[in-house]
Amino acid sequence: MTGTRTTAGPAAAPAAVSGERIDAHLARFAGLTEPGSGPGCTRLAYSPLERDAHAVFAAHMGALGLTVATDPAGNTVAELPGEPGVPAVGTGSHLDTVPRGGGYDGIVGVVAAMEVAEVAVRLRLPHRRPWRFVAFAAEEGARFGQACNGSRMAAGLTGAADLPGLTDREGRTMADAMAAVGLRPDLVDGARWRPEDWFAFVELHIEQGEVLASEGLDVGVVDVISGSTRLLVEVTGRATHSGGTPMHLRHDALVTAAHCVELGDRFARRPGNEGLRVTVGRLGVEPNSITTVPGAVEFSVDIRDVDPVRQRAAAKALAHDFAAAAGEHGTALTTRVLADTPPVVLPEWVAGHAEAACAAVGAAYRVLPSGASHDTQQVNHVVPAGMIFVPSDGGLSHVPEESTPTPQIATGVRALLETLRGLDRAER
Ligand code: HGY
Ligand code: MN
Ligand code: MN
Repeated sequence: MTGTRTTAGPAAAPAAVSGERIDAHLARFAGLTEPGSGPGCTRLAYSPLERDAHAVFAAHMGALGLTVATDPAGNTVAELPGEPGVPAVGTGSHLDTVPRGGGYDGIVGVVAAMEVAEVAVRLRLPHRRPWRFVAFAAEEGARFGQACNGSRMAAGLTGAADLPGLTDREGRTMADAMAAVGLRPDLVDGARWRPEDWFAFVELHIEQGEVLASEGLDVGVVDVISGSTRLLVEVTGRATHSGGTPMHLRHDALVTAAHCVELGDRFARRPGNEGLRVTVGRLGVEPNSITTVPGAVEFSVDIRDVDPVRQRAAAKALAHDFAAAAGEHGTALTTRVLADTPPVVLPEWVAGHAEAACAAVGAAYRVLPSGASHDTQQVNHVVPAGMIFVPSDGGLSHVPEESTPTPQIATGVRALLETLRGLDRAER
């Protein structure tokens, strides 16, 4: 840590949040991307680069004098000690990204944790609870299909026995990927957080939508986090010559897949399905040749909703409609559930502290649902949790253009700091 520790009173705390330090941290993480991976940031779940990012986080927290440890799941936790036996408050997010993603999704929440810790240390902020700062591992589902893996292991929702069944597109299991970066997949069951050790947890994250930006607001306080059901669909037809095969003799796997993509989009747009989102984000064609009728297609389906019943019903209905489409085209089709997470309604009393903090720092805010999934969704299974959003420019995310102006991040960090201070004093 550079600079001196001041003894400015706690009232000065929000003003001590530094945009310059925030920018420096963001730039440091933005530089950790796969060489040659193209625009944006590519730092995938359980990759060596993700571990490099955790090392940057750990080094900064260690330099502030906090204790730092990485658990077998790859979650890195720094702690500002509190009174013995008093349950902790915490904050944090994730440092992995989607392929060619942005520099803010997850990263802003970890940078916020770093900045809150720095202000707390510099100002010697009085606190009675331990304050824990977390970088979760493997939040993005882009590599293995399942999202929020480190936080799921902390919540006891994913265990060692599940890891061999999670594989990436190269066929590498999550367990092997974890071991390859020095983690201990065999010991993750011991990484579960104990509810009695925690009082509350609040994550700061970019909105990844444009409600806040369109309404000119500084902060969002999240009440519900959408669920997601992810499907992998495999269509099998018959690869044949595109010139020699008349139309009536074809079993074109891509025609079936294209029909399914349109079915999914139309299903989500049906009246009464407002709030349901269906996306085919990844599609692979074999043999993917100009002059061959596609014999096999594999595609993903991401089904999101704040209504758990409708989310699961949509997955079931689409699997049925896809099979019917294949029947019409003379192809075969299988649908497999890759991951399934229900929506989560966050505890109002934690959100209440975030709303009070926004008022205290003069941040214009509103309560809103989260369309994206988050580690908080999993953490809330063991620790009462909340989320604070900062705006996303143009609502863009999971793309290189993802951006949030630093002054808006700093306002969110001030609200986060005051939320933690309120939770530190609170007894429910
Ligand atoms: O996919 C999501 O909702 C999150 O960004 N991992
Ligand atoms: Mn995220
Ligand atoms: Mn994401």
